[in-house]
Amino acid sequence: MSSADKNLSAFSKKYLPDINTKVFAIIVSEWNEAVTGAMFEGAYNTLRENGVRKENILRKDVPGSFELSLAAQWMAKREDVDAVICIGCVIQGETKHFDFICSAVAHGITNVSLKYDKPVIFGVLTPNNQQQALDRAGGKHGNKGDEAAITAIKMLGF
Ligand code: DLZ
Repeated sequence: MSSADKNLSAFSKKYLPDINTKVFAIIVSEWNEAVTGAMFEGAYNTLRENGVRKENILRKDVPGSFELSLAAQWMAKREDVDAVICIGCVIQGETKHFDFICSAVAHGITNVSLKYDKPVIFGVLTPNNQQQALDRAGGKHGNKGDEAAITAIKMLGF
Protein backbone atom coordinates (compact mmCIF):
# COMPACT_ATOMS: atom_id res chain seq x y z
CA MET A 1 0.00 0.00 0.00
CA SER A 2 1.41 3.40 -0.93
CA SER A 3 1.70 6.38 1.40
CA ALA A 4 -1.16 7.97 -0.56
CA ASP A 5 -3.33 5.01 0.37
CA LYS A 6 -2.46 5.38 4.05
CA ASN A 7 -3.94 8.87 3.83
CA LEU A 8 -7.05 7.54 2.19
CA SER A 9 -9.28 9.00 4.83
CA ALA A 10 -8.00 12.43 3.79
CA PHE A 11 -8.34 11.41 0.15
CA SER A 12 -11.95 10.38 0.53
CA LYS A 13 -12.78 13.55 2.47
CA LYS A 14 -11.28 15.68 -0.29
CA TYR A 15 -12.40 13.83 -3.42
CA LEU A 16 -15.53 12.08 -2.23
CA PRO A 17 -16.94 14.44 0.40
CA ASP A 18 -20.39 12.86 0.08
CA ILE A 19 -19.06 9.34 0.75
CA ASN A 20 -21.61 8.99 3.53
CA THR A 21 -24.36 8.99 0.88
CA LYS A 22 -22.73 6.29 -1.26
CA VAL A 23 -23.99 2.71 -1.32
CA PHE A 24 -21.58 -0.20 -1.80
CA ALA A 25 -22.55 -3.78 -2.57
CA ILE A 26 -20.01 -6.41 -1.54
CA ILE A 27 -20.51 -9.81 -3.13
CA VAL A 28 -18.68 -12.65 -1.41
CA SER A 29 -17.99 -16.11 -2.84
CA GLU A 30 -18.51 -18.98 -0.37
CA TRP A 31 -15.69 -21.06 -1.84
CA ASN A 32 -12.54 -20.75 0.34
CA GLU A 33 -14.62 -18.98 2.96
CA ALA A 34 -11.71 -18.49 5.40
CA VAL A 35 -10.08 -16.34 2.75
CA THR A 36 -13.11 -14.55 1.32
CA GLY A 37 -14.54 -13.92 4.80
CA ALA A 38 -11.31 -12.19 5.84
CA MET A 39 -11.30 -10.18 2.62
CA PHE A 40 -14.89 -9.11 3.28
CA GLU A 41 -13.88 -7.95 6.78
CA GLY A 42 -11.05 -5.92 5.27
CA ALA A 43 -13.28 -4.31 2.67
CA TYR A 44 -16.05 -3.60 5.18
CA ASN A 45 -13.71 -2.05 7.76
CA THR A 46 -11.98 0.09 5.12
CA LEU A 47 -15.32 1.45 3.90
CA ARG A 48 -16.43 2.18 7.46
CA GLU A 49 -13.12 3.87 8.33
CA ASN A 50 -13.66 6.17 5.37
CA GLY A 51 -17.12 7.28 6.39
CA VAL A 52 -19.46 4.84 4.64
CA ARG A 53 -22.61 4.28 6.68
CA LYS A 54 -23.29 0.74 7.99
CA GLU A 55 -26.66 0.63 6.27
CA ASN A 56 -25.02 1.61 2.98
CA ILE A 57 -22.91 -1.57 2.82
CA LEU A 58 -24.92 -4.42 1.35
CA ARG A 59 -23.42 -7.91 1.62
CA LYS A 60 -24.58 -10.65 -0.74
CA ASP A 61 -23.11 -14.17 -0.85
CA VAL A 62 -22.81 -16.42 -3.90
CA PRO A 63 -21.81 -20.13 -4.07
CA GLY A 64 -18.58 -19.64 -6.05
CA SER A 65 -16.54 -17.09 -7.96
CA PHE A 66 -18.18 -18.09 -11.21
CA GLU A 67 -21.44 -16.65 -9.87
CA LEU A 68 -19.90 -13.24 -9.05
CA SER A 69 -20.63 -11.75 -12.49
CA LEU A 70 -24.36 -12.37 -12.46
CA ALA A 71 -24.72 -11.23 -8.87
CA ALA A 72 -22.68 -8.12 -9.76
CA GLN A 73 -25.12 -7.43 -12.59
CA TRP A 74 -28.11 -7.78 -10.26
CA MET A 75 -26.55 -5.29 -7.85
CA ALA A 76 -25.13 -2.87 -10.43
CA LYS A 77 -28.50 -2.44 -12.12
CA ARG A 78 -30.02 -1.21 -8.86
CA GLU A 79 -30.24 2.57 -8.97
CA ASP A 80 -29.45 2.89 -5.28
CA VAL A 81 -26.09 1.08 -5.61
CA ASP A 82 -23.06 3.24 -6.50
CA ALA A 83 -20.29 0.62 -6.60
CA VAL A 84 -19.94 -3.14 -6.44
CA ILE A 85 -17.02 -5.06 -4.93
CA CYS A 86 -16.63 -8.71 -5.94
CA ILE A 87 -14.68 -10.95 -3.58
CA GLY A 88 -13.56 -14.45 -4.45
CA CYS A 89 -10.65 -16.86 -4.30
CA VAL A 90 -9.88 -19.45 -6.95
CA ILE A 91 -7.00 -21.71 -5.94
CA GLN A 92 -5.10 -23.05 -8.90
CA GLY A 93 -4.21 -26.45 -7.49
CA GLU A 94 -7.78 -27.24 -6.57
CA THR A 95 -9.48 -27.07 -9.93
CA LYS A 96 -8.81 -27.85 -13.54
CA HIS A 97 -11.45 -25.21 -14.23
CA PHE A 98 -9.10 -22.55 -12.84
CA ASP A 99 -8.48 -20.77 -16.14
CA PHE A 100 -12.12 -20.93 -17.19
CA ILE A 101 -13.40 -19.55 -13.90
CA CYS A 102 -10.81 -16.75 -13.66
CA SER A 103 -11.26 -15.65 -17.22
CA ALA A 104 -15.07 -15.84 -17.05
CA VAL A 105 -15.16 -13.72 -13.89
CA ALA A 106 -12.70 -11.15 -15.22
CA HIS A 107 -14.67 -10.72 -18.43
CA GLY A 108 -18.04 -10.87 -16.68
CA ILE A 109 -17.14 -8.20 -14.14
CA THR A 110 -15.64 -5.94 -16.81
CA ASN A 111 -18.80 -6.22 -18.91
CA VAL A 112 -21.06 -5.37 -15.97
CA SER A 113 -18.95 -2.35 -15.09
CA LEU A 114 -19.08 -0.98 -18.64
CA LYS A 115 -22.76 -1.82 -19.16
CA TYR A 116 -23.93 -0.08 -15.99
CA ASP A 117 -21.24 2.63 -16.01
CA LYS A 118 -20.32 1.93 -12.38
CA PRO A 119 -17.20 0.73 -10.60
CA VAL A 120 -17.34 -3.06 -10.28
CA ILE A 121 -14.16 -4.10 -8.52
CA PHE A 122 -12.26 -7.33 -9.16
CA GLY A 123 -11.34 -8.55 -5.69
CA VAL A 124 -10.63 -12.11 -6.76
CA LEU A 125 -7.47 -13.87 -5.60
CA THR A 126 -5.94 -16.43 -7.97
CA PRO A 127 -3.18 -18.00 -5.86
CA ASN A 128 -1.36 -21.30 -6.31
CA ASN A 129 -2.29 -22.57 -2.85
CA GLN A 130 -4.22 -21.71 0.28
CA GLN A 131 -1.20 -20.25 2.10
CA GLN A 132 -0.65 -17.71 -0.65
CA ALA A 133 -4.32 -16.82 -0.36
CA LEU A 134 -4.19 -16.39 3.42
CA ASP A 135 -1.07 -14.23 3.04
CA ARG A 136 -3.23 -11.82 1.02
CA ALA A 137 -6.30 -11.99 3.24
CA GLY A 138 -4.95 -10.30 6.34
CA GLY A 139 -1.55 -12.04 6.35
CA LYS A 140 1.97 -10.95 5.45
CA HIS A 141 0.95 -9.43 2.12
CA GLY A 142 -1.88 -7.36 3.56
CA ASN A 143 -5.55 -7.73 2.76
CA LYS A 144 -6.72 -7.51 -0.85
CA GLY A 145 -10.22 -6.82 0.49
CA ASP A 146 -8.94 -3.48 1.85
CA GLU A 147 -7.44 -2.72 -1.54
CA ALA A 148 -10.68 -3.56 -3.34
CA ALA A 149 -12.55 -1.10 -1.12
CA ILE A 150 -9.92 1.58 -1.69
CA THR A 151 -10.20 1.05 -5.43
CA ALA A 152 -13.98 1.45 -5.28
CA ILE A 153 -13.64 4.72 -3.34
CA LYS A 154 -11.00 6.03 -5.74
CA MET A 155 -13.14 5.24 -8.77
CA LEU A 156 -16.18 6.96 -7.28
CA GLY A 157 -13.99 10.00 -6.64
CA PHE A 158 -12.60 9.96 -10.19
C1 DLZ B 1 -16.19 -25.79 -8.73
C2 DLZ B 1 -15.23 -24.85 -8.10
C3 DLZ B 1 -13.90 -25.25 -7.86
C4 DLZ B 1 -13.42 -26.62 -8.20
N1 DLZ B 1 -13.03 -24.42 -7.28
C5 DLZ B 1 -13.41 -23.16 -6.94
C6 DLZ B 1 -12.51 -22.27 -6.32
O1 DLZ B 1 -11.34 -22.55 -6.03
N2 DLZ B 1 -12.98 -21.01 -6.02
C7 DLZ B 1 -14.26 -20.61 -6.29
O2 DLZ B 1 -14.61 -19.47 -6.00
N3 DLZ B 1 -15.15 -21.46 -6.86
C8 DLZ B 1 -14.76 -22.71 -7.18
N4 DLZ B 1 -15.64 -23.59 -7.75
C9 DLZ B 1 -17.06 -23.18 -7.88
C10 DLZ B 1 -17.37 -22.35 -9.13
O3 DLZ B 1 -16.97 -21.00 -8.96
C11 DLZ B 1 -18.91 -22.35 -9.36
O4 DLZ B 1 -19.57 -21.99 -8.17
C12 DLZ B 1 -19.43 -23.70 -9.83
O5 DLZ B 1 -18.73 -24.15 -10.95
C13 DLZ B 1 -20.94 -23.62 -10.17
O6 DLZ B 1 -21.18 -22.71 -11.24
